[in-house]
Amino acid sequence: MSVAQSSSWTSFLKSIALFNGDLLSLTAPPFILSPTSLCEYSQYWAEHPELLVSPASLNISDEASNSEKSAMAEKRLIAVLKWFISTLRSQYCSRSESMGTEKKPLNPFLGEVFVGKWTGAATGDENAGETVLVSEQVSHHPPVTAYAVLNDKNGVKLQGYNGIKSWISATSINVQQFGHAILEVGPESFLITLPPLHIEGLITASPFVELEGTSYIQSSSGYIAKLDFSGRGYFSGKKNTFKARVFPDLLSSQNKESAICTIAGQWLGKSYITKGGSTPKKTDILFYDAHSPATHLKVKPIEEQHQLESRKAWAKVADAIAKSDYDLIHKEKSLIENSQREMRKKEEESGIPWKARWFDEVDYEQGPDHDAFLNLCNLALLSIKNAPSGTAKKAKHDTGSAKHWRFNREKWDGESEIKV
Ligand code: 0T9
Repeated sequence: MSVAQSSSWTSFLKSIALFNGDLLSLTAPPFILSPTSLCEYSQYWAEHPELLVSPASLNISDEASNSEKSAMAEKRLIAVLKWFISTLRSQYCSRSESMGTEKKPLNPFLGEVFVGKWTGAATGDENAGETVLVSEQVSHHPPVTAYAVLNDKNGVKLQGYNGIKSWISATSINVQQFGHAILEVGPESFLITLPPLHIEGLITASPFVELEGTSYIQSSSGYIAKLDFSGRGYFSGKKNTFKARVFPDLLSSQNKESAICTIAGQWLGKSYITKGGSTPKKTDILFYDAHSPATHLKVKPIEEQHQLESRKAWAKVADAIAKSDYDLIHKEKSLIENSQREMRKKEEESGIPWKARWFDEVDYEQGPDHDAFLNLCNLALLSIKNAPSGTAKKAKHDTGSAKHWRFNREKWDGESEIKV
């Protein structure tokens, strides 16, 4: 009997069909469990550190004309777009590539952290300098991970947070992403929205991720990129395809003929670029090849890690998963869950609530009225609410709170217990 027909898989599918809410809290059969915590997924933003920092070198002197400056800002947006496309393979496909299928990540506990770094040498590019990842689980119910990626040498800072809402349809799990990323390169900033996705291959117990919908990259210079994803071959009959267009501003993006350039292809493979609004062909200039190898970050050996660090905290569960020992997995997970329950109880009793270590939850309805995020949302006419990523202002989902997680550099610089 195949795993797809096993009662453990079919009853897991039934529990997904019946569930309401948090996918990560469901019990799944061992063969579909990943030994990696979702808190680690933030690392996928920088597995091509040289592309992340590349916009920093696209500068021009203050004396240059406005049109020369504007041409540079356009180049920087295209460089950010290339980096963003380079993150997708790691983000959405690395589990399938290393473990054969998408797997269910470990459900991070509140206050779990994951830190690590990429050195310039590892990327084969000394100019890249050191890039540091700081990731923290800022909410357990629902799961929310906040992160920052810092490259001080090049004045590059990426920060953001992720949450999901999901529901099941006939053959797939549909996932809406919440949160966004903000990239700062010197004085310039970019807002990046996260695309919806779905998980296919459930019936055959070989799940994989496919992207859909739209991502926006809005630059503070005005330039905007719109990326459309498809797995159904709207563009080429292939899986994992996207088409991206770069426009001088939001207004001009209403008309594809106003596009400065169009990039199309597969985010798992090659994409091509051409001027204007028409779709590039394979004979056009290669834009990006996703086969270029990812650089994994360096993480301290487990013995040197703090209790709160993902790999140390989950080491015994990960061992049990490697052995496919269902009882042991359950036992080790329960130890973590029970100690978490104890901590929440103590916080309740003492009246001292848990506080994020390196991040603050900022309420934009109370707080700053002038800020990079608000400025970028205004340029792109995107909602400032904690709505599905990419929601437009005044759209149906443009409701609810305007609270977002933000990195607090002072807290990180003052960190004395957890080192990269
Ligand atoms: C942020 C990313 C996110 C997290 C994962 C949906 C998913 C959890 C969230 C959105 C990252 O930047 C990008 C990549 C993959 C996303 C995961 C894929 C996935 O399957 C899980 C969900 C919770 C499951 O594990 C469903 C159970 C199982 C049937 C799939 C193996």
